[in-house]
Amino acid sequence: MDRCYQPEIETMPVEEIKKLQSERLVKQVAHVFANVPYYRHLMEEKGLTPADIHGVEDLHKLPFTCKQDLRDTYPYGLFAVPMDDVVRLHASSGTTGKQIVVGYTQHDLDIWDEIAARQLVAVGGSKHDMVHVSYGYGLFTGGFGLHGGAQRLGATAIPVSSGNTKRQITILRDFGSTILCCTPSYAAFIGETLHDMGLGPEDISLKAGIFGAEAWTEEMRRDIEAKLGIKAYDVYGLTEIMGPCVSYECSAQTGMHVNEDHFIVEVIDPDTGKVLPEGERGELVFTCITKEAFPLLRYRTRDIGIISRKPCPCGRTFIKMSKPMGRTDDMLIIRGVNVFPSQIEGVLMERGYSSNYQIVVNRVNNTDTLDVYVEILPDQFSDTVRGVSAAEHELEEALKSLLGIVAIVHLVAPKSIERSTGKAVRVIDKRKLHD
Ligand code: DLL
Repeated sequence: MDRCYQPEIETMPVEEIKKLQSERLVKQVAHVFANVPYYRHLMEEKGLTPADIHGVEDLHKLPFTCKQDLRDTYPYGLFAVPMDDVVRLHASSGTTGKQIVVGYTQHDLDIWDEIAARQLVAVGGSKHDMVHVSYGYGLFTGGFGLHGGAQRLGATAIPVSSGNTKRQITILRDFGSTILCCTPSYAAFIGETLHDMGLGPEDISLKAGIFGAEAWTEEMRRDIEAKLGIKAYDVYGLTEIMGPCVSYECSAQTGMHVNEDHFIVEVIDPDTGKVLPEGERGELVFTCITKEAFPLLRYRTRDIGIISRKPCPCGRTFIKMSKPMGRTDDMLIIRGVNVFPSQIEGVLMERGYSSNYQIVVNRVNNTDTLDVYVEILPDQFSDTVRGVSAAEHELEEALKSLLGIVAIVHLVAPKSIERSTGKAVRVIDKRKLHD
């Protein structure tokens, strides 16, 4: 059994969680209806008033919200408290570049700190830890989110922010950082830089890492764990709902517990909007039941996952979500076949390639093309041209048998694919530029 930050909440019997959620949902719907005209209108369109919502069993009646609603009401149209009560703003530009803005009351920030502290304790953290935060600080939620959790726990927060990787390593060594927080791609880069500097895991004091904000595979987890000599844990969240730590991974390392006292999660069929039973794969939808300033109801994340209430060896009773398996909007449709970048990453990493790869999709003579650029392995570098083409061919065969379509693999020189200090850019879809 794991140590928990708030065992009375994190291991609460499921019936009690549901009861708490019901009470909070009823209050939240009344708050939103009274204070957000946009929401009131959405509910009225469905013939709903707060009196129709008696508990979680009525959740399905509520309208969905999506990113477009945030854009339509930009900047403050979905805020449910006066600006005088808002003590912090964060924003996200998303992949399409159009930004959205969210706000927090002091109470919202207190909850955020609390759930980030739960995550830190779940990875073995305590007040004795030195928490090295290399997520970006700024409008992005990553830096401030984990930072607040570290301080709440009484640990020492080190607000390094992202970038300047050699300096990160100096700080890791000199300050004795024990828990690293950053994107998985940046963790891999820090590991690679450590190695390039002639150092290894024995030269740093890290024991755990909290990595999220982008999709990553189990193969990548093993790679980071080996490079940094740590246990690597996943963390999920999104600006619209809170930032990092909407759900958090425990010692079982098999998915993330959703903080159900603050968020209700559902999985829906993205095409029909129908709620799917636990265990089925679909789009994750979250409802904020305690947030004051920016309380979204039934927000469609576009992230694809599975939820399950199978008992977890860690002792927590919160429902678990799988690692997001991609997003409904990052699924590539190539010659009619659905392809997720994570599937390609799995094939590369299973065969010992690095997580430094890039997928380029294009359309030539009305036909989609798929090219995968991946850095050559060090032992192949000195090898013959024939050896390189054989390795490319082997990867092409593996991709074809998994995806059912042809991909052209290009092995490129080590370090020729640009590293990321935040979210990595894995896919370049040139078709979008032509459309
Ligand atoms: O990425 C918040 C965050 C910061 C989460 C630090 C974890 C750690 P956004 O920039 O709004 O917020 O992006 C949210 O990132 O909808 C997912 O598609 C993706 N994402 C977040 N965490 C994970 C994860 C932050 N663990 C979007 N695995 C989400 C896969 C993730 N994708």
